[in-house]
Formats: sequence, C-alpha cells, structure tokens
Amino acid sequence: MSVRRDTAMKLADYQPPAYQISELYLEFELDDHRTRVTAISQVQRQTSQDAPLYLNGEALELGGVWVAGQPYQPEMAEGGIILQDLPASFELKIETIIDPANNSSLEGLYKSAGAFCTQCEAEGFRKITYFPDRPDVMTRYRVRIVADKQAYPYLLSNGNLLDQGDLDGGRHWALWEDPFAKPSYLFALVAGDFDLLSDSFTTRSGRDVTLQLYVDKGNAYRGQHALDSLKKAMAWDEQKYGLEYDLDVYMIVAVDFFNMGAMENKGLNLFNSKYVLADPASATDDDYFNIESVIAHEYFHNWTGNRVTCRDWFQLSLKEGLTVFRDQQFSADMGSPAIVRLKQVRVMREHQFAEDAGPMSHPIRPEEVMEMNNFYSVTVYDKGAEVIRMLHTLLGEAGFRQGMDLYFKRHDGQAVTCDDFVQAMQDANDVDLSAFRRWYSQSGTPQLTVGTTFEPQTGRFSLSLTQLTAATADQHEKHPLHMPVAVEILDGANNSVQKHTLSVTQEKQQFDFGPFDNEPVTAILAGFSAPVRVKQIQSDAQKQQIILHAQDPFLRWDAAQSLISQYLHEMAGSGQTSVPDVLIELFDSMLRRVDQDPALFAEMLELPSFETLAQQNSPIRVDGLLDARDCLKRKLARTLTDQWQATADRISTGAYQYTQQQAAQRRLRGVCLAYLALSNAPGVESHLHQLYLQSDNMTDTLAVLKACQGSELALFDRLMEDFEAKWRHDSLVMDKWFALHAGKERNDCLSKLQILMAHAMYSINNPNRVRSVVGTFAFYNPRGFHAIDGSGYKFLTDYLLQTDPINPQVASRLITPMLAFGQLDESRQDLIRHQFLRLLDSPQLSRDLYEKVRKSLR
Ligand code: 0A1
Ligand code: ZN
Repeated sequence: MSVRRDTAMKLADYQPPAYQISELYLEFELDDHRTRVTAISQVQRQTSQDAPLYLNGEALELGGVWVAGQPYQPEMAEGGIILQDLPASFELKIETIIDPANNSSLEGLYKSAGAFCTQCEAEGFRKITYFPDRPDVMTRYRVRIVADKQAYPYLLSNGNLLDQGDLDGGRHWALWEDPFAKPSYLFALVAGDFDLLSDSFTTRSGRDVTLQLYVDKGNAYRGQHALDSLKKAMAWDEQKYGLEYDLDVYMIVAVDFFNMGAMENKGLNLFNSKYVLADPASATDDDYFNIESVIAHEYFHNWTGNRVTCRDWFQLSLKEGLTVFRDQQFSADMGSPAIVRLKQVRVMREHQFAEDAGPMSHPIRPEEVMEMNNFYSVTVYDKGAEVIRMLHTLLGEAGFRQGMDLYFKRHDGQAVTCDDFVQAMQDANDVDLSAFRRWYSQSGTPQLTVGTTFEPQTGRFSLSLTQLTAATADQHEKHPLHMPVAVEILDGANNSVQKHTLSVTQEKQQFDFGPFDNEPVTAILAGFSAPVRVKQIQSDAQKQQIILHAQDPFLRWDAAQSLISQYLHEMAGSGQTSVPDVLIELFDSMLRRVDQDPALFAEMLELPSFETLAQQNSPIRVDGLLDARDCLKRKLARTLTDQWQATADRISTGAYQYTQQQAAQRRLRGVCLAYLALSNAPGVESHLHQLYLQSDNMTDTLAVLKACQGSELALFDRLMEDFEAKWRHDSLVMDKWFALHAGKERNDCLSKLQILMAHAMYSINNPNRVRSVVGTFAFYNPRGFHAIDGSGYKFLTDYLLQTDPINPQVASRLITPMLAFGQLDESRQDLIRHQFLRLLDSPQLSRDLYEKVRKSLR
C-alpha cells in the first residue's frame, strides 16, 4: 500500500465535527494476533442537514458495520470509512480485528513484553477501531475487557471498575466506566501480570483516592519514589491551583516499550518504566529528579489536558506548554529553583533554538502539519512553557492564578484553543494581551541587542533594547513581540543592585535609570525571562562583576558561560591552543567559592556543551570548537589539579539519600572528577578505581564512569566490563552502559556501535535501547557523528532506513541532529544532503520522516 505522504493539514481549514458521539461501549476480546474489538456508539448529528460521517481507521480488519441495528456497507476511503444517509441520532456498531503482537509502532493496541497496552495520543485510537479520532469529539466510555486469567490477571481501563467475573476456558472479564467525557486520545487499556503497589490520598474536600502503581514482577521495591512523587504532586496542585483529583482511583502502569516519557490517559497513566523505577543502587539523582517531574506532569494533565482539552492538534501547546510550565513550577518548589531553571535554559538553548533555526521551525501553535507525531516538539513543549512563564511574569503570581481560575470556570469539560486560554488570562486581569498573542503564531528565536549609554554629568544611564527575529524556514515576515525583560543594574560603587522587569513591546525601546555616580553594569534577562538570544558587548571585567555580584543565580551562571564561550569561539576561529589567563583565574576563583553554593558552582564549573556552543555561531566550526573545548578542559585540569582534588576530597555525603544537599555535593564531586581524570596527576587512576569500588549508589558510580569516559584512562574499559557483569540483566541500567559506550570518543566508533547493537540486551524494537545507543551517538558524540568522511551520517541513515518501517516515531526523533545541517560547513552540508536523498529514494519512507526530509531539502 502506498501512503499519501504529501497532504498537510492546515489550522485554517478547521471545521467542527458533523457528528458527536456521546457514549461509546467498547469490548475487547484480547488475543495476540486476532483481538476482536466491538464498538457501539451513540451518534448525534450536529448539523441541520444530512452530512457524511467520516471515521478514521488504520491497519484494521473490518468485521462489520450496523446502523441502528441494520447491516451497513460503508464506503472505504483514504485512512478511514465514510457513512452516508444517516438519521439525526442513532446507534452505530462496528466490529474490527487487530493484531497487537505485530504492532511494532507502539501506537494503538500493542504488546510490551507480556502485557497488552495502548497508546492513543495523538492519532492511535484509529488503529483500534473506526472512530472520529479527533480531540473535539468527547465521549463517555464503558469498556469491557475479556482475556485469559492466568496470563492477564489485571484488566484495566479508564475510570472506575464497575464489575468483573470469570468465564469458561480460563478467561475472565472486567467492566470499566469513565464518568468524564473525553477525546479518544485519552482512552487506555492494559492487561497483564504485574507487581502492584498501593497507597491512598485524601483530597482536601475529603475524597479518598486509591493510588495504584503497576510494575514488572520483581520491581516493586523500585516503586516507592514514584508513589511519593505522585502524592506530592496531588498535594501541590491543590495548594497552588486549588485543583483536586476527581476519580476514586489513580493508576500508573510502567511498561518497557514506550515511545515517549509517559501518557496522561484519564485515571490510567502509562509510563516508560525509566520514569517510574528507582532505587539508589540503580538510579541516579537525575533519574530521581526526572521521575518526580514526569509523574507530576502526567498528574497535572488531569486538569490541563483532560478536564479542559484541545479543540484540535494545532492547539497542542494549550495542554503541553501549560503542563510543562506547571511541572517546572512544581520541581522548583520541591527542590532548588535555580538549578531547575538552568536545566530548562539548557534545553532551550541546546535543542529549541536549534529547532527554530532548522527546517522544522514552527510556532508553538503550528499552522500546517503533515504528521502530528512530529509536533511533539521542544518548541510546542518547552518554548510553549516559556510563553506561559512570560504570561506569569507579566501578570504576577496572583493575576496568573485568577486567569487560571477563570479558564477552568469557563472551559471545564470543553475542547478549546490557545486563544481561549489567553482570553481568560486577559479577561481575568483586565489587560490587553493582543500583542502578546503573536508568540503563538510567530516562529523563530528573537535576538535582543543591548546598548547602554552613560552621561557622567547627569548620572543618567540608558538602556536600549532592539529586538529582531530573523526569517525562519516556515515563515518569512516577523514582527516585534511583547516580552518581559528582567534586568539587574549593578552599581559597583556601593555594591548595590537594582532590579527591574521591563515590558518590551516595540522593535526598539529605551529605558532610563539613575542617577548613578559611575557607570553601572547591566545584567540582562534575569531568570531567562524571555526565550531570546541576547547580544551585548561586555568586557571581561563587567562579566566578572556579574558573576560575583548579580543576585539572580541564572545571571551569574550565564555570565560565566558567556565569558567561557567567547574565548572558546576565539580559540576555535584562530586554531590557537593557548588558554587565556582570565579563564584560569575565573575557575580558580570559582573553586575558592564553591562552599557558598555547591549546587550553583557545580553548574558554573562545567564548560558550555558543544551543542550550546554550536547554537552561538554559524557556520558551526565543529572541529575547532571541539578542539578548543578539549584544550581548555585539559588546561584547567592540569593547572588547577590540587584544587579539583581538594574540592572532591572535602565532599562526604554519608549514606545515599535523594536530597537537594546531597545531590549538589555529588554533582560537584562528579564535575571535579571529570577534570581530575584529565589531569595526569599521579595515582589518579587508582583513586578513581577506589571511588568506583566504594560507591554505594548509581550517581557516584556513574560519575566515575563518566570521568573515565571523557579521558584516555584505560580504567574505562575495565570498569565498563565490571559494570556490565553486574547489571547485564537489568535493561534500564544497561541503557546507561550503552550510552557511555556510544558517547565515547574513539577511532573505531562505528564498529563499537555495531558490537553494542549485537549485544544480548539490545533490541531495535525497544525505543529506550535505540535511543541509548544510536540516539546518544547522534546527539552527544559530535566527533564521531560529524566525522568529516561522512561515516557518522551514513551510519545514522542506514539505521533510520532499518528502524523506520518498525517504528517511525523513533526514527523521526533520531534524525534531529542531521536537521541542523544548514548551520554546518559546506562539505558536511553536502554529505548530509546526500543522505537525505537516500532516504527520499526509499519508497516506503514513513510520513514522519518524509515530512522532515522534504522540508530539509526545500
Ligand atoms: N501527552 C504526553 C506525551 C505523549 C505524546 C505522544 C505519545 O505517543 C505518540 C505518547 C506520549 C505527555 O505530554 O506526557
Ligand atoms: Zn504532556
């Protein structure tokens, strides 16, 4: 079958559905290859005249269709069926047969290890039955599941369990009802055998909620952190937004085969097991952090996504940008706000800026989509969250909350648009947000150019801000945006700091301050108050003043990163290998201050990543930047060896606990060890080996392995063998091992990758494995991936051709590092273009990859 790949959907073409479905009864007779699905819908026409009813359907065997009890022959159409001449209101029955065991796309109903599970967002429900698979059709579901009792003792779906019972032939059944109308993308079903952890939560209005966590057998001891995180998220949403949970049971199921992080299906979340399972021996501090944040994210969707959902998929950021912002607020409240913020800024600068600079650039509310799965993007999610954060900054905490209250009051139970959201914010605060709305329709990263003038006679200090958004691949014309620019003005004379949040709306604006006795220093974009690049010429001394005296931790970190980046770019451009003294002095002074704030200094002592540096200059000097970065790391390691050693030695954390203090200490030690491993200091290898042997937790173990990975120490291979022997049966831990190997610089990189892919634990069908090997190589092994002979690009393309027919969503994410080809030098551009042509030549290329490759070659 040939796929029609070229058709794009347009936001401008939106039409409300001609039919609504108020109730749906679904029955599943589960079978590996022939699962029978019976769907009985109560259908109501929404238009005054007769209209055809279009039902989406993919990869379905049609058993039969009955309209009002009578057999009916539908017209088979592209991607679905069409029914004509229908009554205004009727019962529609459809039988389909599906093959879950052969569904490797992990969309629709599929098998993960031994369990049946579903993934319906965005358009997976159409792989289960013929249905209007669009979010503005909201339906109450009743679901009956029939399966073998021994193999599938747990039968789960959304909502509340109404009844269950046994059948002949060793089978049993369960009947579920979800009292809330929902779009089809929130439907879920699970059938399998699990370990079950139970707990409970009483909402503030007194509803007792049963919490259930289903994990692979033998993994119950790794579930407590996820359950604790869930309870924290439930309490937080009540306290922060007045939002309570609304069903009697909240279920989370962890599965090993999952395309994304997790899914917020009503009352029955499905999770990638990597965002559920943790114990100190097998999970790092980062894993603990991520679990808490993803559990919260899915929980928060119950209101922002489920109770109020999206009218159409162009509105995805309505639920995702807002829910990411909420999970970011939650993470900040649970731990260390500054460190959480730095993580988010890194995502924006490393990944979102790159997306906006490439062929897939799109506004947070896209206007044209070929394959919806391609728009679960850093733009829709993370830039979407930055846009919500700007609203929060402009309206203030109380104003934002009023807007949220009004949004729920107006739209609970509805499928709405981003405009509806902004309108609620506007009406609740009686402000004009019409200029702000442009963030939803304009793509690209604005550049904010900063100029300053100082008049010694009057003491007046002026700041001029000029914003410019360059044309992007999708959109030529750009306009000024409304953004909050938070600044700190540092008066060196008396060490005072003034803070202002400027509301910028025009292309060019001037702001006056003073009087000052001497020219002050301005630090722009406190807290990264807007998702923009800042261009400002500052002396080393001015940056150093910000590093030492700014109040906002982000500004201090950013000034340090900017000082380092500037010299790295200079070294990369000139090919010089001598490291300026100012950098050595900077690190020396930071090392002397680490005790003031170990968490922040741990971040400040890390060099900007290659990915961040690559976003700062075009064309990207791949080799020059990598060499300069290596050279600086070595020089810092060797010049400051004693300080790295002393700082690492001072740290003692005691028995592992996931607390902010401990995590900061471990992170700081990890940074020091990475430098020490490059230091040539006598005994460093045996010191690292000792630390590895002594470690009682995965964070410290991985810190040693990472330090060795970034060095030439032979210890790396020895420890990796030991690690593999210990963990070879644990797939989640082995992902860390795979990633360490795939990210290591080495001459025989590609043959190493082949060996990894032949490992007993590797499987091309498992997205986590593919990401840890191929993903790590393509995203985080720049020397190997950007090899000037093109072998890295060819390797990735070969793999895409292999994996695309199995799981197009995974393939489509893996291609991302090649999409930045426009910023590379000419020869690398040619090499990548050649690989794109190979992909286009493949007759069966998925719509997912086709959309990205086509846009790249435009
Ligand atoms: N809504 C989920 C993300 C998600 C999207 C698509 C998926 O499969 C194609 C799975 C999950 C979230 O934001 O967590
Ligand atoms: Zn989400």
